[in-house]
Amino acid sequence: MVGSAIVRYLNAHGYQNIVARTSSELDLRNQEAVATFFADEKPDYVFLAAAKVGGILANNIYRAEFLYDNLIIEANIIHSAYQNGVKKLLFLGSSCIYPKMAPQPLKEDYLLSGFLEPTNEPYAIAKIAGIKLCEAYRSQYGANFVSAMPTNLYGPNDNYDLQGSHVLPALIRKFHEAKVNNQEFVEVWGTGSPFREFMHADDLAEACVYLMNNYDGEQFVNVGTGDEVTIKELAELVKETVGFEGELRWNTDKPDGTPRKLMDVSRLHDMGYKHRIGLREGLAATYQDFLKNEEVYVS
Ligand code: GFB
Repeated sequence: MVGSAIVRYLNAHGYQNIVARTSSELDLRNQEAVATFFADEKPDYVFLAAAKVGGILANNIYRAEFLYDNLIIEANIIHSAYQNGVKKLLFLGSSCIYPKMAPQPLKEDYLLSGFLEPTNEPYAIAKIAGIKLCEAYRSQYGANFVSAMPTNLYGPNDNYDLQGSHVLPALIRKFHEAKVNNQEFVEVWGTGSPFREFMHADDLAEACVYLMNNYDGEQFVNVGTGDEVTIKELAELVKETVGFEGELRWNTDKPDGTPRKLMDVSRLHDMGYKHRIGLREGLAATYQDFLKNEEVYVS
């Protein structure tokens, strides 16, 4: 989702010589394959958006894969970028790097100030390692490697698998299928009380290109909207967007995860970037994209 959004943004804004590979063309977990790719292509600027990602359940079940795959992808790319003289690399982390009970909104300084949320600790540890790799290659080798921490994302090419996905695509699919099949209710996980912040992938892509062009600092930067909703409010909004008229049923056997993770985006705003797409508008567009591509997304 994020990689395709960045490529869309670059293409739409006149950037040329974009080099991209799908995961079936280049397995980023393979050190030799990554080294060969960098030696052959010699990229100048690298957006490191590739990762093993998923929602709360997938993070909690596939703990080894979320740790190993993400660690090795980051290590392979960052090391090859250094060895091949990449001019600048932007590493993408996640808001789950912050301690579960950190004060809100989450300031960049709160990294490593407390215990992590257990359901996604392996993913968070891998993403923290990515930040530290960028900092270490900057400090030891003078590499211009910067990091951005996006909030929860959604948009075209999201994962709609109900066991593996994040909440927003899961709810689009569940409410849509419930409407089409005249179901009486939709099952929603947890209590509905956690707060989440959602950013459209196109806004994230714009922010990434903005940082690539304008930011060279060591300190990583939060990327978000600064707005939050409860999961209950999100579910009501998706229900309205899809036009489902039945009820919500909360399955409290499923985990809530972090109670709140609202990004402090003042650094990003002070640098001159602010998102454009509000949640209601972005959700409506994402539902239209889902309807257009349902066969691909739900196969
Ligand atoms: O989006 P989500 O899976 O991930 O879940 P996190 C957010 C909230 O939505 C949780 C609730 O409180 C879920 O219990 N929820 C309700 C649902 N219904 C559903 C549903 O049908 N599917 C899903 N998936 N959730 C992830 C991390 O955390 O966020 C990753 O695990 C990453 O590491 C990512 O950081 C951004 O926001 O809790």
